[in-house]
Amino acid sequence: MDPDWLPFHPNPSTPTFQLPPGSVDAHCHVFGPAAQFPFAPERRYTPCDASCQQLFALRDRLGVARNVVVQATCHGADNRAVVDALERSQGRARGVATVPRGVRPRELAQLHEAGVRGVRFNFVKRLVDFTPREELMEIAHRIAPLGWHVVVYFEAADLPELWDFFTLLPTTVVVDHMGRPDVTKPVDGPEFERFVRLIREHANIWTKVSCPERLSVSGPPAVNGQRNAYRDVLPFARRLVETFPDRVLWGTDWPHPNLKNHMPDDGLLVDFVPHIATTRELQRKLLVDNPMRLYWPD
Ligand code: 0GY
Repeated sequence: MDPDWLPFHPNPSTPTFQLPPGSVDAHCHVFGPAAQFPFAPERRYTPCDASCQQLFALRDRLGVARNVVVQATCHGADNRAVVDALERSQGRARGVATVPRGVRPRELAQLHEAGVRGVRFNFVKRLVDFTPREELMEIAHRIAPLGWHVVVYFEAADLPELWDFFTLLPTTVVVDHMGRPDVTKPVDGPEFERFVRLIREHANIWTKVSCPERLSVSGPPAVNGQRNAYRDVLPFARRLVETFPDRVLWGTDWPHPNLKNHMPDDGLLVDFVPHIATTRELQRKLLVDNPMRLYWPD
């Protein structure tokens, strides 16, 4: 693994907040194990191993019922680690894959059979090389008939340039991590307003109110045990949950790739939830109804 890699928290606390029954962690990853599922040659980072057994142990510790395992860029378009996790989950995980333009119908059918329900397009320049938009659009049209959706990951500053592409996608579109807002800017300022407008004007666009640990500048609590982490991210997440209660998802982002200054206690991430979804109804939509509609519709 990279010399500055921060491994996931070895012993996350038990959350104080009890998740509603049937809650879904709709954004997490598996890494390797590299001996079994080698990382892609074109990867931009080499993580620690983070197996599906470790993911399922975390799921049980946090009180989560189901996972959505999202293909990470360190595995390129080789989805074997995700598929293995789905197959071992006993129906309690669905997946989001990365596929090349030339993917065969048979491969898509096999991914579907394993539990894949979406593809991810990554536009974060530190993570991937540029892929021409027409290639991505072709993939989107290939997966649309399967009822899959597209997950997009990008930096807030790049939204204007990506707007037309996103709004032409023929599927449901799920934006990772609230479009990565700069949380030092106002929640009603032009940058976040643009992101809110994207969702308001396009009924097929959803977002994950995930990654406070990645977006926060104020950071985790200074005093150990104080359960009020990542306060600066709160207004952004709460605004999205309250404005679009039927189009938001939540996830841990375990094992938290590429964090450089701290590794979150996953129990604290669960305790963040009642601060962004402040009623039982909002919590049920965010954690159960919405992810079930997208990933387990039947
Ligand atoms: C995340 C965030 C990151 C990495 C990836 O696929 C990935 O490599 O998504 C990141 O570095 O910001 O969603 O896990």
